[in-house]
Amino acid sequence: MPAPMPANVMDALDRHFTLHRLWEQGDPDAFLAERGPQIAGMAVSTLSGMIDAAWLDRLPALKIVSSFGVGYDNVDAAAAAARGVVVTNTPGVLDEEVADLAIGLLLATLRRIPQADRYLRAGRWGDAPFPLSPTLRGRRVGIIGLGAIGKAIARRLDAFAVSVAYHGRSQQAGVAYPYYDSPVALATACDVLIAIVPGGAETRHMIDGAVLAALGPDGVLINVARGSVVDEAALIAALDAGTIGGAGLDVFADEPNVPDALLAFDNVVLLPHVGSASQATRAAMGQLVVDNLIAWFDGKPALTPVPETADLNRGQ
Ligand code: NAP
Ligand code: 8YV
Repeated sequence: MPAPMPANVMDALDRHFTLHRLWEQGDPDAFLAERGPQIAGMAVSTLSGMIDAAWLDRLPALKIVSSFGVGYDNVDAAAAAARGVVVTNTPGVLDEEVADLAIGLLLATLRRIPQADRYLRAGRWGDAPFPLSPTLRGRRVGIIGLGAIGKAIARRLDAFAVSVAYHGRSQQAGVAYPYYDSPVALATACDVLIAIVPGGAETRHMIDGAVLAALGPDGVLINVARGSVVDEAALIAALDAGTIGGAGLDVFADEPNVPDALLAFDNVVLLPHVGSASQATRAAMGQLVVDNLIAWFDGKPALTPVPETADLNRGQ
């Protein structure tokens, strides 16, 4: 384990395996040089940094990387597959939680809930009523990435009686929401854009200045995907110029660093990457990290391999 993980993960791994905590080693490089060739499994999270080809090369006996989180852009899955290493993630246990947060962030951004709270606490209510906010009513919401979480968000939006459309690499059979074949086309047709695609090279900056311009001056961007999906400089420029109406961001390009320019905007709500961060959901994600390792080293297939390594998933 390169970096600390939730207590339920570390406790369970201590019970089932010999767990090496790399951050507790006085000289991590010397430790890896000596013990790396014996390491058969890894448990990682975004705190572990990028698990890339160079990392994998230090662990020649590695069989499986069990990653905490459904997004696995922190692991080079292609490099793992090339070395016969299975990678697992934690799908299915966090969809509803992240969708709840996305809707909360959307409402907080449009109705300015954090700003209203700050206004009251500052003792300003007695001076004048809080300024009127934009509304969700009558909005057209575009979802970029109508996957497991995107669909959970869409189900919630149906109950809010707003229209939903989506973009992905292709139109999905059996999905009735209108499909747009590019982010610009979706943004043109909508005035709320919710990003919930995987991170990585393929989606880097897919929400750029042109997409934000298409969203328009009343438009609101909600990013619960990855910071890399949005061109942060273009977003700051659009907010500065007033060419979009506001943004709600749970993820950033260089976490945990957030540009000062974003902190300065009053029409932006900022969260410290808490989409899945309830006690119950994080515990379920941690359990799945553990269960994947237990299954594999019991000689069974891992429970939730990522697509790039699914063919390798035959069990230890
Ligand atoms: P998923 O079920 O695999 O869905 C991903 C969706 O993105 C699919 O509908 C896919 O549709 C679309 N997509 C993939 N690559 C694309 C591309 N290059 N261009 C356009 N669309 C693309 O994944 P999920 O479980 O919903 O999770 C999605 C992502 O949310 C994760 O990978 C993670 O980065 C992020 N996430 C964030 C938090 C948080 O705390 N903020 C929590 C959980 C997840 P097509 O295959 O049709 O293109
Ligand atoms: C986690 C996430 O907060 O699942 C994901 O892709 O972004 C979040 O659920 C993150 O992975 C923590 O390491």
